[in-house]
Amino acid sequence: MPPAKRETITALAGGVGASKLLLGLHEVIDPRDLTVIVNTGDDITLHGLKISPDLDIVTYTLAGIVDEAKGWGYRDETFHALTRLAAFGRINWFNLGDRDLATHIHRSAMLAEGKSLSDAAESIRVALGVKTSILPMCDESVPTMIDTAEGELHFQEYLVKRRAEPVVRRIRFDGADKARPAKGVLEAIRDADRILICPSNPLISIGPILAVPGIREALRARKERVVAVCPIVGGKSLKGPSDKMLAELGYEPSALGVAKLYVDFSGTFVIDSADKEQANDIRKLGMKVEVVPTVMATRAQKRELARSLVTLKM
Ligand code: FO1
Repeated sequence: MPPAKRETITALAGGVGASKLLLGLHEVIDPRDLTVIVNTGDDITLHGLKISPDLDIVTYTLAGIVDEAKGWGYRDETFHALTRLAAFGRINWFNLGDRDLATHIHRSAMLAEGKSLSDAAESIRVALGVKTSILPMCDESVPTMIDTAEGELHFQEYLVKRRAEPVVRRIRFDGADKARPAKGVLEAIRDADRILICPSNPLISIGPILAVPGIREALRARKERVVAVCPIVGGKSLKGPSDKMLAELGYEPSALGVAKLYVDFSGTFVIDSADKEQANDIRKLGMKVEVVPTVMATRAQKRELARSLVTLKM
């Protein structure tokens, strides 16, 4: 009998929350069968360097070099350069480590040499020995801007400098209307056997990817193959300020609330056992619902959720 055809998987991802699941997937399938489309709305230019936090978080995680306690940056990192930069009066609220800076210098140099963000992401992936394809959502700069009671802030200013404290009034993906999906993004959605929406913030991690013209439509065309994992469990975010942001923008911070944001392009919605009473209301939206443990504190839990997602019937 010929061997069963291996499934290919495309995942849409933000940073820290998504990486836990990606690590699990990486361990239960052949990493070459996985393609990750990554949010770049968090990208920021600091000290003249282009920083792409979510691309780096995903790449460092899959390379096994990430600081697992923080979920970003290198493990055992030092911050000597940042201290010197601060001595020159430069901002130091965004913690760029010494090893991490090499990534940003390399990426910025490639861009200055006329290469694209995709080229830089590919170069970093290959150099770090990651076999999974990692694609930015687009090559253009599309910064996520958060309109707050304190005025409009870049997403990193809102999240890191202001610790997600200001009340959010509106979110804007600056320049998204003129962006185009990066090379390989639409093909990865069109050709995958299974498309996973990672348990990332629906508004500021998955939202920017969906705002790139053509991506949401491509997902809608594959709706029956799209499986979304809910990032809210028991009304609380698995990671970061999703719950607070959803509530402030008038969305329900619950599994049902997130399901409503994804219903047009996602055929299956995966919720945690803690939210099982919401399964019927989500089914009424027209989605299939899977109830499994989605909290990933341990390596085994990451693998377990990954295994449920790659085996579930769509
Ligand atoms: N997050 C923080 O909370 N504080 C930081 O100083 C910080 C620095 C940083 C540097 C490089 C990088 O790739 C990520 C970094 N992050 C930091 C994480 C990042 O702000 C967010 O977690 C993501 O943008 C959201 O996915």
